[in-house]
Amino acid sequence: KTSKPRVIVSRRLPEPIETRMAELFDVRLNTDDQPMSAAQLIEAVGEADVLVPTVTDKIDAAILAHAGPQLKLIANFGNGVDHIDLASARQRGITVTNTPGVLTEDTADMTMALILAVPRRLVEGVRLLESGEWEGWSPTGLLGRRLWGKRLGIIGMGRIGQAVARRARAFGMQIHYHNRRRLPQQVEQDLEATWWESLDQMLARADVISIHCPHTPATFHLLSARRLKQLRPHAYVVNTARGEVVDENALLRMLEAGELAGAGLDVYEHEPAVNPKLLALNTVVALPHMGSATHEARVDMGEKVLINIKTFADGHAPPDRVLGEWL
Ligand code: 8YV
Repeated sequence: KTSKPRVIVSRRLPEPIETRMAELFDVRLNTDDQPMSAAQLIEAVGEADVLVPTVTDKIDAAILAHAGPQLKLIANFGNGVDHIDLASARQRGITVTNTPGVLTEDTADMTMALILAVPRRLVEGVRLLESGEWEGWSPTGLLGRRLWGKRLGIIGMGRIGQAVARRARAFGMQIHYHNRRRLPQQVEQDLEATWWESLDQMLARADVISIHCPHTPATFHLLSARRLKQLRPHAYVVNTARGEVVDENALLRMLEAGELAGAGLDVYEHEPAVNPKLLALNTVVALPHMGSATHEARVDMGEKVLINIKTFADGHAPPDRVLGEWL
């Protein structure tokens, strides 16, 4: 019997990561790069010492009920762990780790791309040209909204929220934020950011809202129908965090009614399903969950997974243990 931990990986990972994993562990790699089915997950938690899932693997209490006593670590490939039932993992003594820090700048870049693309109607412009219907420049053609001087309201001022704030400052936006905890004064000053204890009050004043909090029981539908109504009709909503933080149907209704100016979305409530009515709107720029999709981020995420597993297997606390604040 080998003493190497048996590691089951749900998706294909960057090649150097898979190679290193195969050297270090008794690893079983998924060959087809499909999300694991419930049956596959049940089998995996029954056999693995370490499971490496991604956001596409829903590891709920019913799945974990099949976990064998050998399963001690779920080393998630990704930062968000809302697809894992953490309470049930904890009850079973299973440690959960994630990959914070290494996808911050890339996710912030994609957020900024949406903050630029939606008010300036970038995708509409591309589509007009591709349709062959462009009749040439016009003084009133494809007018959007200026970003400079506008108020950006950031919901969730962690690593990614702060990285977005730094970018948006460079574009002349005024930074406002709502967060459970107020940032230390020096950080707030460096970011030139204004804290709002009341999310409703911040919403009522924002030109662009960008979401950067995790999806937890406390943030599910944080942007509810009632809260979305606090926004002014010229406001835009950008979400590169998790679809569940926004009441997607309420958002759609408001966009359809012209009660919001537009939305830039990278995440959805029921991925991979996306409401076609959202996609049909000119005022929506919709991306397929690609905020952290760079070669660099995915290799760095894989390295974090490796370090977490290795440290844990060596009998130490892994660096990226997910703690109670996600519950
Ligand atoms: C990941 C993400 O690619 O890290 C996250 O939370 O949403 C994505 O950037 C995905 O979760 C991988 O599991």
